[in-house]
Amino acid sequence: MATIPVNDDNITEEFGPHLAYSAGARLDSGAEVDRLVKTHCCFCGQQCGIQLKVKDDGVIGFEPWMEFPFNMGKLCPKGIKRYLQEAHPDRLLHAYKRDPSARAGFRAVPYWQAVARVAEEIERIQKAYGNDAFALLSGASLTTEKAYLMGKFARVCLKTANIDYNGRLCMVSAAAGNKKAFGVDRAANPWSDILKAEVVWISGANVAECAPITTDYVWQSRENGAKIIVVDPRITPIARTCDLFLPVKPGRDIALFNGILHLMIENDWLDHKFIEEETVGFEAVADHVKEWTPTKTAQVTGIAEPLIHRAAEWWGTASTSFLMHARGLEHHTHGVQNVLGAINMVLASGRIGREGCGYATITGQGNGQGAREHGQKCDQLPGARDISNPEHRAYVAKVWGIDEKEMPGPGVDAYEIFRKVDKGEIKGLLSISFNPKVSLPNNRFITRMLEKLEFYASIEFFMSETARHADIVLPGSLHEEDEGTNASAEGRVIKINKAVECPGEARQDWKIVQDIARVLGREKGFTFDSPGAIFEELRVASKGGYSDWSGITYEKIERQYGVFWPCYSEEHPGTPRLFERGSWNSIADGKGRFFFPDGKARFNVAPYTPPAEDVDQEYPIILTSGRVVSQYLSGTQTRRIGPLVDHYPEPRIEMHPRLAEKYGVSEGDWLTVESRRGTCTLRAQIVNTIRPDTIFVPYHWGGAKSINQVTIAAQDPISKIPEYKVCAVRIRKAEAAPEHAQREPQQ
Ligand SMILES: Nc1nc2c(c(=O)[nH]1)N[C@H]1C(S)=C(S)[C@@H](COP(=O)(O)OP(=O)(O)OC[C@H]3O[C@@H](n4cnc5c(=O)[nH]c(N)nc54)[C@H](O)[C@@H]3O)O[C@H]1N2
Ligand SMILES: Nc1nc2c(c(=O)[nH]1)N[C@H]1C(S)=C(S)[C@@H](COP(=O)(O)OP(=O)(O)OC[C@H]3O[C@@H](n4cnc5c(=O)[nH]c(N)nc54)[C@H](O)[C@@H]3O)O[C@H]1N2
Ligand code: SF4
Ligand SMILES: [Mo]
Repeated sequence: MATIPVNDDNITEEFGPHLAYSAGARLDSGAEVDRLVKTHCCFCGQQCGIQLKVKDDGVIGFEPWMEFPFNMGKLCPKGIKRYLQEAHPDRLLHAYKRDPSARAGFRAVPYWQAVARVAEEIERIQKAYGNDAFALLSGASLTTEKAYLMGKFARVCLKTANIDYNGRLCMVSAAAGNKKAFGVDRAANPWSDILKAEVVWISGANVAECAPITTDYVWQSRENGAKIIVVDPRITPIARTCDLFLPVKPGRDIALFNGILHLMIENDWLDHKFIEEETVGFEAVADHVKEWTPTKTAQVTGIAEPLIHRAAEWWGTASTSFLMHARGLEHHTHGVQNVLGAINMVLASGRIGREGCGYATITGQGNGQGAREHGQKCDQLPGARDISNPEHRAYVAKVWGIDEKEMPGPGVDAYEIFRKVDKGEIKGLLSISFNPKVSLPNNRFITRMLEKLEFYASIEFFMSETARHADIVLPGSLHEEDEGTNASAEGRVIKINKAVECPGEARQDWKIVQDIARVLGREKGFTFDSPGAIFEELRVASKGGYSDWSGITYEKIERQYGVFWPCYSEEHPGTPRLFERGSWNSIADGKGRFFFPDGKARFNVAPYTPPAEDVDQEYPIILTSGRVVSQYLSGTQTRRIGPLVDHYPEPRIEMHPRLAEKYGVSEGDWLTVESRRGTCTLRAQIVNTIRPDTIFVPYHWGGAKSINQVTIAAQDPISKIPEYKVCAVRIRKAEAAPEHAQREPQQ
């Protein structure tokens, strides 16, 4: 039970972040290595192939893996430097117990003692308040095996409805939109189709910084003659090389898509045969977009009318095309509607499911794809099954060897879990691979809730900002210390291979979860002896589901350089192009190309609604947030890698010179951003590459540098994704440098 509140002013420096390069990491000095391990990068959803150099059970460097077809040896700065985390001095080598009398606020305790404490608290809380009073938060940096195990652990071992995961902050708007339109949620095409497209449309995706290898595909398509259209409030690096840039006002994309469809209809740039034979719902959408004239579209989106005409003509008259989007489109209270608007434009063109005709959301986290399909979402069971559907429940209960009636129903989303802590309905929490204190919006509320919990345990390899609030921290495994599968942005299931053993008392995450089950005396169903054994059960559990992995084996992944799901049998090669005519689709039973009983795709009316918090006189500036190339997510890992910190040491506020002039701000001035929820003081960075009505701040830092002190916890009503991409703020020059300026990371 928490005794002394932890806040950002009294947290200890003991656990870092300290930087790796000056603190004894084993650097690659060209030494002979013991072995090279073919695996994938531990960071983003591109899942680049890489070979890790291993010497004396340590990762000391990397070699490119030229044969892996997706990236052919190419890596971004994060992939190149990731090896510096493995021998890091901050690596947790023991279990820790919160102890206010200890200098660091934590005391190392024997592993089994810590596991016993977690089990005791689960029992105590569930007995006193009911099963649902103990919640789980999981993550999409975990392998699919671990994600599957977490979903099963919640429903079978703890019998709690309340499990959710950090993909809730990331992929869920795209997932919900894709399910509504196509009946399934996956990038529709392999990236090789980008190369054959005449037009590549990129909305709300900072491709060059966040999906760096995709840049190469976009540039190759350009070499082949493609026209590139980018829609973003900022001229991002990919926008600097595009053919048409549409500087959309944050939160207004749906208006643009409706406006483009309006012009496609007006000019008859439509594929009538496709619309007629392979879709339903076009008339209602056509009716809806009548009002979205170019003039109205320009007014709402802030994009000049001639640019809207040009984009519509390029898109409308192309014979092949590829549309991709990422969180710039999805992190909104109308994120699902934005996605549906994009899909309507694709369906009207009929350019999907063919060579060079594609559509994809760019997955963010390493296993953003695989970990969103196999049951750690609050409403989902393995195979992307629905936990409220009686048939789906019966099938999975049988695989798990439990009575279907014992299986809990749907739980609540990750943010709602914290609201339930506030209401006193959730009293205990176990988290793995999630750092909500940094990554959730309005995160001062999250800090208070972490302290309000009667018991909180975290499975981590570094003492993250959130783990500092834990009563028990269990030392989990780094990517290179375990094996298992991930699914990449393309939908390609790949295999992570183990390079080194866990150090000290650290253990593979899946073992820790099973250890808790064992100490609880509920080990039935949690006695897997390897990730491979978990995978075999996952294959069965996913069989017949939307996301069918039953035909995938570790051996096939190695032989084929990955297998695209769905894969229905060991003889089936997998499905690179999802909606290809004639491809076997178990759900539609051969009737059509899309995953509905009639095999047809759905148009969906996507009405425009403004953001939850629009600007006004009091808060006149739009704040949008996101990423920079050298930092990753909540920064637990990349803020410990010296060369990446050197590249971008602290968050800055990007603003246009006109806005800077209005407030008398010069480059490097300390500037306070203030919303109705909180403030954050950071240095100004004056750039020509952003709309003058908008400022941008990256979110990879915790404490006083966290922009999530300012963001809004408004969520999409369907997907429950937070609106990270728009809130209203005001700015003022700070009178003095903030306190955090004195507390730079230690060298
Ligand atoms: N370097 C790096 N790479 C990463 C990550 C990382 O942390 N660092 N994280 C990974 C993860 S989990 C994810 S989800 C992806 C995210 O990848 P992206 O979605 O590409 O990255 P973001 O920076 O979140 O936002 C993308 C763009 O949206 C724009 N934007 C803001 N508001 C709007 C809007 O209303 N409309 C439009 N059209 N655009 C808007 C921003 O200006 C920004 O350029 O990146 C993955 N890759
Ligand atoms: N303002 C703002 N906020 C955002 C966003 C934004 O654009 N703007 N983007 C959102 C998005 S898209 C995302 S995906 C979230 C991400 O937010 P989080 O999921 O909270 O961020 P991570 O840094 O991935 O947190 C994962 C934690 O788990 C640990 N970890 C990583 N891999 C493993 C593993 O294999 N095992 C174990 N045991 N632990 C592991 C890491 O050390 C880290 O502390 O942030 C969201 N927050
Ligand atoms: S693009 Fe993504 S997967 Fe590839 S090296 Fe960079 S962070 Fe790793
Ligand atoms: Mo994400």
